[in-house]
Amino acid sequence: HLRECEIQGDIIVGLQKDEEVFVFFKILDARKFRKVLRERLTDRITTTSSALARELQVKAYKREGHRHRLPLIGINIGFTHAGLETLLGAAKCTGMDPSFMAGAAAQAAALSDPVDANGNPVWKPAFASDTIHGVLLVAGPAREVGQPGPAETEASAIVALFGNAVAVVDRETGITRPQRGHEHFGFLDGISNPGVRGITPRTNPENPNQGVPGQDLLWPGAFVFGYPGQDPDKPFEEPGPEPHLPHPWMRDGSYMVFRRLNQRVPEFHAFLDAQAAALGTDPALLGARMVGRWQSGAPVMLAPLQDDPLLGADPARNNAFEFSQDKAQRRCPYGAHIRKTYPRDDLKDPGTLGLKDPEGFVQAHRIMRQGIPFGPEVDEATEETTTVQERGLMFVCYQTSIVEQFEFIQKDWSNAPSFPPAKMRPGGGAVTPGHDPIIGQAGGPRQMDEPLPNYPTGSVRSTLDMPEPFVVPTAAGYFFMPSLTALKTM
Ligand code: N7H
Repeated sequence: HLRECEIQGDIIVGLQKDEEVFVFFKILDARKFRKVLRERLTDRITTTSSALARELQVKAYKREGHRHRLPLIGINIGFTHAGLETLLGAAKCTGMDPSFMAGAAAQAAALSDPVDANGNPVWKPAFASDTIHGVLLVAGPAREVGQPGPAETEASAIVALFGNAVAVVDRETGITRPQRGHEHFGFLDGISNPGVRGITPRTNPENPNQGVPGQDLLWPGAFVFGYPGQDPDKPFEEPGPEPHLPHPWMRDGSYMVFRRLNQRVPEFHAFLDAQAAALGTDPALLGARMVGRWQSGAPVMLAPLQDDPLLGADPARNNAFEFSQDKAQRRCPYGAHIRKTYPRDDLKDPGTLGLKDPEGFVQAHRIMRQGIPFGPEVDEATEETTTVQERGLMFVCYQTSIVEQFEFIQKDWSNAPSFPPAKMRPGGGAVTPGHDPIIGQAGGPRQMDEPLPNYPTGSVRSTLDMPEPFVVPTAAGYFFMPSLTALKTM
C-alpha cells in the first residue's frame, strides 16, 4: 500500500513529458523560500496519485482518436545536500547516502567522468563551480512552432513566485524527439523499467511477481523510503528490510540522480559504418549488439540476426527474455549496454561469487529511469561525421541508495571490463567482456569483446576498439525528492 498522495509523481510513474525544464537554483533567503514553497507551490506538486490518474486520462484521450497531447503540466522539486542543510540546518541532514552528502562533483573522478588536473569534473561551469541547492522539474506538452513551450512558461512563473529568495544557476530543457520515445542514437528507450509492487498492474494472474512479461515487480523500498526494500541475499519475492531512514522527514522521498549526457551522434554512426565495413557486417546489427536491442526496441536475445519492429513495439514481448541461456554471448555480447546495466539471470550460479541469491543481488541494483533527450536533430548538411550542435540525454533516475544503485551500475558493471566475471557467466570462458560501449567510462580508450564476424560459428573472437567515447557527461547533480508532507512541514 503505497502512500501515493505523498510520493512525487516522477519517481515511479513519471510525469507526462514532451518537454521538461530543469531549473537549478540556489537559495538566497531560506525563510522566504520555505514560505513560498509551503504556501504557493506544494499544492501544485504532481503526486504519484495524480500521475497515475493522468496516465489513464491520456490513454482514454488517445483511444478517442485525438492526435494532440493533453496540455498537462507536471511539477516536482528536489534538493541537494547543501540545499537541505540551508533549509533544515546541518543537524537534520546527517547520516544520508554518502555520495548524496558528498555531492555529484565529488564522485566524478570515481565514476571516471572527464576531470581536470585537480580531479574536478569538466562540466558546464555552473555545475562545476557554483553551489546548487535544488532543482525544479516542470514537464509539459510540446511547444507550438515559434512559441515558448508551456513547461518553459510555467517554470518562469514558478521562479517568479520565489522572487529574490532564489538565484537561478542553470536552466536545461529536454525535448522529446520527432521519432517519439527514441533517444538520439536512434534507439527506442524507456522500455524496461522495474515494476513496483502495489502500483504496477500485473498482467498474469498466475505470476504475482510480474508486471508485463519479463518485468519483475520490486519492493517499493528500492525507490522510495518507508517501505520494504530489496534484500540481495533473499529471493526477490520476499520483502527485505526497509532502507535505513536516518530522519523521519525522509519517508516517502527518493534520491534522484541527474546527468546531462552529451551524445556524439554523427561520430557513433561513423564508427558503426567503419567498423561494420571492417568486420564485414551490417552497421545496424553492430549497433544492436552494442546496445542489446535494435533501434525498434527488439531485443537481440529474441531477434539476434535481424530487426523485428513488431516485436520491438510490443510491450507483451519486447522485455520477455533472460541472458543465462545465451551461452558464450552468441546472441547478445556480455558488454552490450542492457546486459551490463541489468544482467538479469546472468549471474545464475550461486556458488561462484558467494552470492546467496544471484537474482536478488541483481535486483538490489536497479534504478527507475525517467530521462528525456535534449538538443536538436542532427543536421545532415553540417554534421555528417562530426557533432556541431550539442545534443544528448538528460538522464534521470530514482533510487533509495545512490551508492548501491546508480553508482554501482556505472562503476561496478558498465565501467568494469571484467564484468560479468568468467566465473559468474554461463559459458563465459576466458574472454574479458570489456566496457559498456554506450556509457562505460575508462578515462581513455575503451574496448568491448564482440565475437560478431564469425557469428554464428564463433570460432575467432574480435574486439571493438573505441578510442573516443560516444557519450560525454557535461553536468550532474544528486538530489533528494521529499514527500508532500515534508515539503509542507519541513
Ligand atoms: Fe541506458 N541507448 O540509447 O543506448 N539504455 N542509456 N543508461 N539503460 C537502455 O530498455 C542509453 C544510461 C540503463 O532493463 C536502452 O528501456 C543512452 C545510464 C538501464 O534491460 C537504451 C544513454 C545508465 C537500462 C539505452 C544511456 C543506464 C537501460 C534500452 C546515455 C545507468 C535497462 C531501452 C546517453 C548508469 C536495461 C530500455 C534493462 C536501457 C541507451 C544512459 C542504464 C536504448 C544513449 C547513465 C538500467
